[in-house]
Amino acid sequence: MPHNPTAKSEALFAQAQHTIPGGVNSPVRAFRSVGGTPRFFAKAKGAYGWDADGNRYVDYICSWGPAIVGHAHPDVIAAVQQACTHGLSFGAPTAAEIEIAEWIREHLPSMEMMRLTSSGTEATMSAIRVARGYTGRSKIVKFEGCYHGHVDSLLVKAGSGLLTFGNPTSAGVPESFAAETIVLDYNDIDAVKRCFTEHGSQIAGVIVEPVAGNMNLVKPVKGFLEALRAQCDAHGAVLIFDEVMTGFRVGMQGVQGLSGVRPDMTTLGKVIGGGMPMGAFGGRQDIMQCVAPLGPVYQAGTLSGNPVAVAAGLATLKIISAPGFYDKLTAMTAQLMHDLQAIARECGEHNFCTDSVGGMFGIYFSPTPPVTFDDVHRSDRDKFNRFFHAMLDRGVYLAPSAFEAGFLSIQHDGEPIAHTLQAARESFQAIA
Ligand code: KE4
Repeated sequence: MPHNPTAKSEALFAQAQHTIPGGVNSPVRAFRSVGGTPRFFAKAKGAYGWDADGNRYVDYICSWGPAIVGHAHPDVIAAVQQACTHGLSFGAPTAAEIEIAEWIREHLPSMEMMRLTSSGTEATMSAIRVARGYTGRSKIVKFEGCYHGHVDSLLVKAGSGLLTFGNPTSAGVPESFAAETIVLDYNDIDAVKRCFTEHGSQIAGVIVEPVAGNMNLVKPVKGFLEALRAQCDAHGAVLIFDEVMTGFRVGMQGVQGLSGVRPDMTTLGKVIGGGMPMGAFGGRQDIMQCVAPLGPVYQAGTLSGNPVAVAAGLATLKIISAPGFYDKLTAMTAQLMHDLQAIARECGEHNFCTDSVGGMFGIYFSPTPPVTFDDVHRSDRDKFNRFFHAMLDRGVYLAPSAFEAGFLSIQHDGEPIAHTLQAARESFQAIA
């Protein structure tokens, strides 16, 4: 009987289908975009993950961003264990929630006040409600290809016709919800100006991934974020930077620090929870005064600010605060991208390029990095899928979709990256 290296994952996947839709608790994990059997993880440590069959992978998912200090970091584990001994959840305020809020405000000064949630989706859902409550307006602008969690009014794609009013991307989202969302092309400054000229007085807010990571990595073109800032100022709309992915991933001050563009509100998640359920939304004090119990915009959560999640977050934030952490993470990521591109060329693969910001990266089977949503869809998805599986078979776990960014931890340095480069050389040769 030949050895099947994924027998346990296959059996678990088959079993999971009976009780969990698609066998997964989040769709991207099902490998629908790349095909094949999703690997059921058993454990992870540092830069590595092991599946149920015992196969080891260099992990470039990093839990979709949170594991920036490496999986199961001893300081994070110790902080979680310590917090657990005092109880898991109280439904009452704790001092640690003040500590993490003050720490976040210190590094993201635009977040003058904030509230913790249990996910990024809760953070963005709450932020747009606050923007609507603060302005008394209903329209929200988002951008094609940006994902802000599974919020009803943000599961919307560009509508047909000039008005760009949205159409739902998900069943169960009423047309009436989608009609309140205007969807524009990412990086299209003229479209932003036209939209505000036409609808400015109705727009409550703009929500944007200031560096997009959910249509693969797409950077803002020069002037794009500045144009959003200017239009929101001119028309009294709230500018929301969705930094759930980029917050403390691209640098200590997020994209707002790198770009110098100050949003009115910011949403966070992932890294601030260190792998435990955590999100946050916040911003200008005058806006956040609208939030209950201070103001009329209701927002709540049984596990918001959960003490164990906050402990994991604080321990993680302490580690990333070390001098030189982001210099090292950024340099390591950029070097890996440079080397992957060089290996591709050496193996005769010229329809391949890479890009990165801080500790997040994009790999593209296209001649140049995408600037628009359409560019992303011009990349060779079939070739990406073959590369994905060639790498997976060689112990490197990339994001299971051509439309996702990848992530490093500080612990990828050394053997993990060396293994990755060797696997890449073999993979490019295998798919040639
Ligand atoms: P969560 O509700 O999944 O914690 O956060 C939603 C969210 C909001 N905003 C941005 C910019 C995000 O990237 C996300 C979630 N990111 C995806 C990765 N593509 C999570 C992975 C998944 O859905 O399983």
